[in-house]
Amino acid sequence: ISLDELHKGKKVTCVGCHEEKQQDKIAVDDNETVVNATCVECHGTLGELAASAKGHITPHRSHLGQIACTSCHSGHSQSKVYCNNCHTFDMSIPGGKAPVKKVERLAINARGVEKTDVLVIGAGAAGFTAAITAHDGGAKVILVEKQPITGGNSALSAGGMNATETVFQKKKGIKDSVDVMISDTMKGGGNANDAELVKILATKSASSVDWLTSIGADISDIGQMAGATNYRTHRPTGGAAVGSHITNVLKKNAADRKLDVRVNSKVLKLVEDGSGRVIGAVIEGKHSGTYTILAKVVVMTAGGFSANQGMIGQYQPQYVGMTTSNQPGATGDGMLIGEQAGGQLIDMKEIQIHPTVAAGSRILITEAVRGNGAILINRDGKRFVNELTTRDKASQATLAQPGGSAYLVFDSVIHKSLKQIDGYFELGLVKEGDSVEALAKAIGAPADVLARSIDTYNKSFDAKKDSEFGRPDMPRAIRTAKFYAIEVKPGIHYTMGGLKINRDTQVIGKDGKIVAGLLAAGEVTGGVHGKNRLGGNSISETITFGRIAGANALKMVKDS
Ligand code: MEZ
Repeated sequence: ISLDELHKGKKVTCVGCHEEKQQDKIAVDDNETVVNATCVECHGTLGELAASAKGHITPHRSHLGQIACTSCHSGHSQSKVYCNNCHTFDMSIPGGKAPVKKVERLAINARGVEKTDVLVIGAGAAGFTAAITAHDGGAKVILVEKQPITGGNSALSAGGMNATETVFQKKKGIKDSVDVMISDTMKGGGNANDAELVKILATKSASSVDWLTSIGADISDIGQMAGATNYRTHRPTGGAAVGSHITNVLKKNAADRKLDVRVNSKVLKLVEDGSGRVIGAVIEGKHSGTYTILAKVVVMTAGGFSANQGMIGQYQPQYVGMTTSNQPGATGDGMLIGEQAGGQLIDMKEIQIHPTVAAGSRILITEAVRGNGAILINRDGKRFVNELTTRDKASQATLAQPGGSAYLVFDSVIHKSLKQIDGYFELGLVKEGDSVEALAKAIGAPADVLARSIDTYNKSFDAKKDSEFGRPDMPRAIRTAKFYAIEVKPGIHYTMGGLKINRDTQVIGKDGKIVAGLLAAGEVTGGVHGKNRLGGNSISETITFGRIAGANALKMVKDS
């Protein structure tokens, strides 16, 4: 039975969940504010529910933070565990198995046309950053998100944020420079990157770290990602995942500022005036129906298309059917909507495969595990690649191994060096052994070969030179029991292409001219990463270009 039936006879009445708007009309806003408040009033907050739950995995305690109850629970239709868009948890949910009871939409709160200064489309890190920046300068901002929760792919981002010449690097005595970050990024991208955008990414990265710190983020720990010459990947203390932390900080800042953030609000198209200037968007609210927001500036921050198999097939048919590490909303709508409004799409064929997605799942095993010392071993127990090479090369090397998969092998010292690894244990992804031989048995690899591979690696560690594969950094040996392995396969992780922008985040049209009124930032844009993005450059891009977009939007509002 569905939730409304479960609640019948209890204290809950229709008006308990639905806002009473006008006489004879009971409406629900797209954020489902009143419904969620009612759930919390009776059942407690997510934190309270999590505290009373048994076991590690409970949907009420998740890396997505304080999400709305209605992300999973639904009054009149089938309830569904949102986590299972990416995971396959065997969880029951009240009202989840009932046949869907179709109800008429109780009310359509036809709002017609609204007006704002800045409309931001897509509530990941770039969207929040642009919205907060424009708001703090005095603009009226609306941030819309089609998913029931905010955070986008940024919330799933694991490894960290690349930045150079930062206060935290200086404190740790790490020598790095803007020039080396630029050269690493260009090399990683096959020199196909937009050099001007890369320069901005590197030059402004330290101030983006300062800005995040000033609004409450902790990104003081530093690791190294594949393709980076130096330690420059900033992450929370102890090596916790960067994305959920940063997005929770951004969400809190938006809430503290009472920013107008609307989930369940999908943009159908951009609105243009007679001259081709973008002046707003048509929105479809889950409950409010279709309405228009007119804005002085529209900022597109709607992310990439890794979760859109149709678009993947259009640009790289050989990747169809491959798993993705992305959230379900990464379907490229922002790119298509931007293109319809005159924007030029570039580099659309450049799709990044991440070498380490847990086999049979959508769970990214962060590159930081390799950065902190893990090695890649094939099913025959042999090491086969420099684990810190760029993602395209590591992925191709893994796909060429027997079974197209590999094991990420590490020991208890590496485990303790990185908090994120705890989560992989909780998800049941890790095989273990008290000795290398026991681990070999657990993964079905020949024990003598695995022992030899690990021994050779440890000797390279002692000699500070990996003569087998030329791995540039070996921060830890693999010697201390227990020994662990996670089976990994490449998965679609990031789409480098998107809307062409200039240094001010203005969208460039097919004719090479600016699309007036439209800015863009983050994965929805192309150019920063060329043919291959370096790990840690994405969060960096979202914050730096999100700030530029917010500041330029503000300027455009003031100039209007
Ligand atoms: O930027 C990324 O994609 C990244 C750092 C991913 C990861 O492996 O953690």
